Amino acid sequence: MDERIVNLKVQFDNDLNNTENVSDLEGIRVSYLGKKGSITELLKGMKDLSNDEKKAFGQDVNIFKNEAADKIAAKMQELKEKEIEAEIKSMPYFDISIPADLSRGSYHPITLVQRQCEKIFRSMGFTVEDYSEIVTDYECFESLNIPKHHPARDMQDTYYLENGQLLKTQTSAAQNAIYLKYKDRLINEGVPIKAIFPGRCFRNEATDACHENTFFQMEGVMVDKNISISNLIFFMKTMLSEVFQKDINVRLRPGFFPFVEPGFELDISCLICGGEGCPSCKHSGWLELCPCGMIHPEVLKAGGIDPEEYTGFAFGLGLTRLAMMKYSVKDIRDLNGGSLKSLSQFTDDE
Ligand code: FA5
Repeated sequence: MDERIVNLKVQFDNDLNNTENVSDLEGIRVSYLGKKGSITELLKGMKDLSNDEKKAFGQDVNIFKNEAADKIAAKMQELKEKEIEAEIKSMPYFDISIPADLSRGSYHPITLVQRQCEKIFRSMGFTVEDYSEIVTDYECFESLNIPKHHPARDMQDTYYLENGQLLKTQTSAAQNAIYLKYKDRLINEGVPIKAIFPGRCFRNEATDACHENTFFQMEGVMVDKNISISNLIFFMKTMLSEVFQKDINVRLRPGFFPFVEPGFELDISCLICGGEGCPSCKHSGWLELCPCGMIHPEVLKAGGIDPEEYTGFAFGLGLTRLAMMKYSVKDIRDLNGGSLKSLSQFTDDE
């Protein structure tokens, strides 16, 4: 075998043995097998040889070239495996089979009151429904008797997506879907619609001690024959006495919402100041907690239900404000603040 090939083989093996990482190996590949690499140069030098010499030399160089390519590929595999092993070794040890340390986590106060309300309403025969946070204009407004340009929309500015959808301002946005989902059972089998649907709501408005731009509500509806305001008041009273486990001063006053008639504002006496007046209740001594009313005939119609035959009530409980009152959180913004120190002090006291 030609001496130049023998020498280059030795040099190649040395270089390969001394390579410890993938990028150096890539450099070796280029320096031997690249367009201007040493093995390629050997082939180029063949033009000065006689025809017989050319044949033997060419064969030897090609064998060397293939061997070199195989050796580089094998080394590349070996180095990559070593790199992965090193990375795995450098990772912190984590055993997913070890049981979680339950003392570390706690439910958010809003989750606690939401679950409590769900339990109360479930016990009274209501189903708990889930609904999306991104809804259409029809769901959030038009199906609720709030046509485009209706002044009631001014109270609920929100965040709009480029496709015209929006982040829901109120859990009432799910009402239409709930009526459509259950109307056949109501009409054909006489099963009343009794549903609650908690959810996150968004409003583009200034924040203060009792207003957030992101907060939770829990909507409730009941539709059947002969449902009246008495039914509404019964369910509201039961819910509040169960949540607070004590008598709470409540007042019901007229309130306007295009999707109920008549409509009411249900306020509770502020539990932070005992009704004296403080920033949490805007110094009024009362906190707007759960507007409600008898479902407007147009809203029932949009849900495929005949308002001549059926009536119903709806309410929109401010879950975040309920959590504030239940856990004496003076500023609603603390609930979204993410401070584990303050949030972890609340526990499920059921
Ligand atoms: C509504 O959102 C109506 N959809 C409620 C309703 C449902 C009325 C069914 C009639 C029938 P309102 O905008 O008042 O109404 O909000 C309802 C409750 O959500 C308020 O009483 C309050 O407790 C809570 N809420 C409203 N805006 C905020 C806010 N920015 N931050 C925190 N809580 C809020």
